Amino acid sequence: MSIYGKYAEYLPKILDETLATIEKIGQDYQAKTGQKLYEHLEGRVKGEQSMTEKCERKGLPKTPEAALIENRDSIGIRIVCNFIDDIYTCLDLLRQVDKFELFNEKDYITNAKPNGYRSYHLILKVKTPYEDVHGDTPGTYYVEIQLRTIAMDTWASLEHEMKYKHDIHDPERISKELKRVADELAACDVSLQTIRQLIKEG
Ligand code: 0O2
Repeated sequence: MSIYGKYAEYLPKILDETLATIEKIGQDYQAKTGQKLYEHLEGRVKGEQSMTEKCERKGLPKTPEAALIENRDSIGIRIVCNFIDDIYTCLDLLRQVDKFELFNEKDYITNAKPNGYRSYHLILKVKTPYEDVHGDTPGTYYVEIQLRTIAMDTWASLEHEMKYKHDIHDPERISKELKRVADELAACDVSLQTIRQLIKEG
């Protein structure tokens, strides 16, 4: 039996519907301003094994309640933007969607993690037509949204690769290099934003 129980079949549908809502926001924005709101979108339903391991790690039972309520990233979406300003524009637009309720947010852009990780994280409560673990129909499901620039995304992919490789010769050196590059990329993101603003002002 799936850790997500009978709710497993709804998760890909909720992911697709949420992605479609964000795509529509992007299209409307582009029609209005002539500019791309984001570079690309990614989405995934957290795999059974990965969610089971996460519940074990956190000392939670392997139940749909733990997987869908205590963990709030069974459905995850990444919005990868060209510029830092676009991330904050996306945030404003997401806050205006009726079926999205903001549950929690973490600004790891203003407050980067000590290892250099940067991203803006949102947990949304999304209204869906499906039954949820409380037995409510229409039900509510958590969706985690990560907003990043392309530079932040490239860095996070590399750092993620390192976490899962256990035979690295000198991990301290790699971590130090990653932190240095994270700060350089952050400075470049700010410079790109500034140049874009100067171009806009003419
Ligand atoms: P995956 O495979 O991406 O889903 P949580 O761990 O979600 O219960 P927490 O600690 O409050 O709770 O989560 P946080 O800090 O908001 O981060 C959750 C997700 O952000 C991670 O999911 C990663 O995707 C990403 N993330 C956070 N910190 C780092 C980091 O230092 N490096 C990288 N590369 N990604 C990070 P998962 O579940 O770890 O993995």
